[in-house]
Amino acid sequence: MPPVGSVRILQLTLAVIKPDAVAHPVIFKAVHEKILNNKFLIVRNKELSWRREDSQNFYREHSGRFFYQRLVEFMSSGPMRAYVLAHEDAIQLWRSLMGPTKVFRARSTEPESIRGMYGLTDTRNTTHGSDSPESANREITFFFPEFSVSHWYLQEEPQFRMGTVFYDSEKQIHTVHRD
Ligand code: 3AN
Repeated sequence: MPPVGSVRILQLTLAVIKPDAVAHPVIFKAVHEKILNNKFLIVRNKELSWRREDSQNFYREHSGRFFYQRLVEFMSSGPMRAYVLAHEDAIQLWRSLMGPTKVFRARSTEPESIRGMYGLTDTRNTTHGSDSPESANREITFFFPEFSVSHWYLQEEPQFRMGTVFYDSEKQIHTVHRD
């Protein structure tokens, strides 16, 4: 990949491929390729499974909603793939690629979006993405407690922006070499 060079500051977001899509190899691969084709830099990725308590904790803001129980069950039903992604306006870009939360709306108004193409129901809707810089910080720390967002912005962001970026297809992660 050519140097990203002198573009605006990169932003981090958390993206998750949910259990419905990880369980389906073709969909999993298609979503991963969507990330690469849209020139996101994959800063970290991991496979993980949630216990019920993790799911309850992450979605506690929805605890009064009618869909909460099924959301908690679903998100702890199998493996997920989580990513820390970097891009200019990463939060907004990933959310626009995902499309609307509700699958019926996604299919009718944004059929080419990830949820429009692969979403099964309003709960089993393929992917998650942070909705603000504050939630990105919180959610990245939730999924990647060993990763420091502030350290990344201070130390690594300028290098990713100005250096030469390589994609390691085995680890499915981008690395940077300072020019
Ligand atoms: P988004 O993931 O698009 O930011 P949120 O934060 O409103 O949407 O909802 C979190 C998750 O809760 C959604 N991704 C979806 O899995 C589930 N959810 C939201 N609304 C509904 C609904 N009306 N029926 C069932 N599940 C829902």
